[in-house]
Amino acid sequence: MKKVLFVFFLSVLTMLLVIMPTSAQSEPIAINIFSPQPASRDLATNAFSLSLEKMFNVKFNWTTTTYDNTDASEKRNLALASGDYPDVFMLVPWVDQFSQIDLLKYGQQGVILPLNDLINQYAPNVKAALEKFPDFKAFATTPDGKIWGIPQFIQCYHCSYANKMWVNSKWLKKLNIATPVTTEDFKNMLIAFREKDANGDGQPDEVLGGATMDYGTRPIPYLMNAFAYDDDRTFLVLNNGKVETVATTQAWKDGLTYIKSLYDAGVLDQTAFTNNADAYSSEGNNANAEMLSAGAGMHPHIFVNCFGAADTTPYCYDYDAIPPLTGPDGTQFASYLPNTVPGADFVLTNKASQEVQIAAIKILDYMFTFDGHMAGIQGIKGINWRDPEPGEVANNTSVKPLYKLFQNDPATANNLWGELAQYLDDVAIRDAQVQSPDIYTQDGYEHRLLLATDLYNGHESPNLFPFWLLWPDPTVADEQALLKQNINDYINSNTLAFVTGTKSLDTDWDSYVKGLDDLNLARYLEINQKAYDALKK
Ligand SMILES: [Ca+2]
Repeated sequence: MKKVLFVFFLSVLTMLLVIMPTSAQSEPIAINIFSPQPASRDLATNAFSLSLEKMFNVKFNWTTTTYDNTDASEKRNLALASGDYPDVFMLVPWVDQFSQIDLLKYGQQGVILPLNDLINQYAPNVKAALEKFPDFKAFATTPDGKIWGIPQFIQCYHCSYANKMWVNSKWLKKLNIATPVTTEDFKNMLIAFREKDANGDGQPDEVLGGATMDYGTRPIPYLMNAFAYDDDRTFLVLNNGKVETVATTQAWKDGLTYIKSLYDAGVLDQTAFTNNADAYSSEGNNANAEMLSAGAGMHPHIFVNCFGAADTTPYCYDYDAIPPLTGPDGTQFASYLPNTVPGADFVLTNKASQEVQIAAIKILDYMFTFDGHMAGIQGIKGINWRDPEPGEVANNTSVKPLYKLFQNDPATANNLWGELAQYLDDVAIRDAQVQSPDIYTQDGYEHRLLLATDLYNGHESPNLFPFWLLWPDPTVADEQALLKQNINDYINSNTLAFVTGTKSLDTDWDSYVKGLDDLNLARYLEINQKAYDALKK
């Protein structure tokens, strides 16, 4: 057996020697690569690009787009449709990454290449990550075992529990109110802040704020989670393995009744249902009087400035996260959503020669190492980051610190690829960042978020529907997308109507439930059930 293995390894080695360029003098391998490029960077002269070219003896020929996701996606699709596409796509999840359907489609057409063998032979660090993280493997692998592309695997702990509630602790102290635990405590606190003029401007203007974006800014999921599990995305849950909607349950109706009572008391700001990012931030940073009794969000910088001189961040340190509220029957959930976006950011096409395929997968593999991760995402050691100094502590105080980031300097933005290189951003590396133990400083901000998230960790529902792990069936994907959009729009608009009183929970509930049937909820559940059952096989 040993001998067989030895011969096997030897033959692989021989093969490698044949394939690989053997000396540094050989001509660089030209790689045609397609990527989005922000205004702050020039990928052709970028320090990380140049270091990769040197390290792997390659020369990149860049095709770039902006970060505008409509333009970037159009340019990518046009390239693929015209047949004039590059060897490699390296994309950014929120700009123009390949969707799961794209991968299945272009894979079937032979336009993109399966990466399984290349990873096995040339990418030990990618392989190790796929083995270490089952979720990463599920994201990257189709149900029939093909890896058509690699997504960015991001384990941002504080982002995974985005729907947090940040309460004005300064006012709690000022009015001698205990940190709220139950839904009734929370309501009483909001009313007390308003009635006792917590901000001292003579106006009943203290409100719970929010906005309409992702990043936990919608206040309803946090509040609803004391009654029924609201994932802030699908409204789907599992009931003994059966996919159901939560939005027609009595618990959901009870949650709406509670949220409506906050709205009716004037303590849940109407603008929370319409604010964009700028409007929410203006409200939170209002110079004349502090407005927010509490703010919904992944982190407080969304609604109060936390980065800058003390006079530009007057409210940042007034807000502390409170745990998920406990509802009347003891329900205490927290929305959970991983950060990895299903699809792929690294894709090889059939234009890539074998030597380009190997060079490209090795470059990807380098980004899965600590050195490659730091150089790609953070930049040059000594300029953008440094080693820890004695006595410094990590964000997770129980692990050894590995790096200290310097404040972002726009002048050094072209030292790094940033999010374009963010392939393995796991908990271990995020935990190892040097942080100040004083959470009420800029240097302790990440640590503040970690401690806040500890209050939410583990409160996700055991019945949550892990929709992010499912691979769509291409034959029903369009139907599924349309059903999802119609059903989610309907639930969201009716939620708002019930909370603001344009519909009555007493007289309009039954017709609301029937309306979901009319939108063919049953078919939507059936499609999701099938995808979920395929995952379990
Ligand atoms: Ca006031």
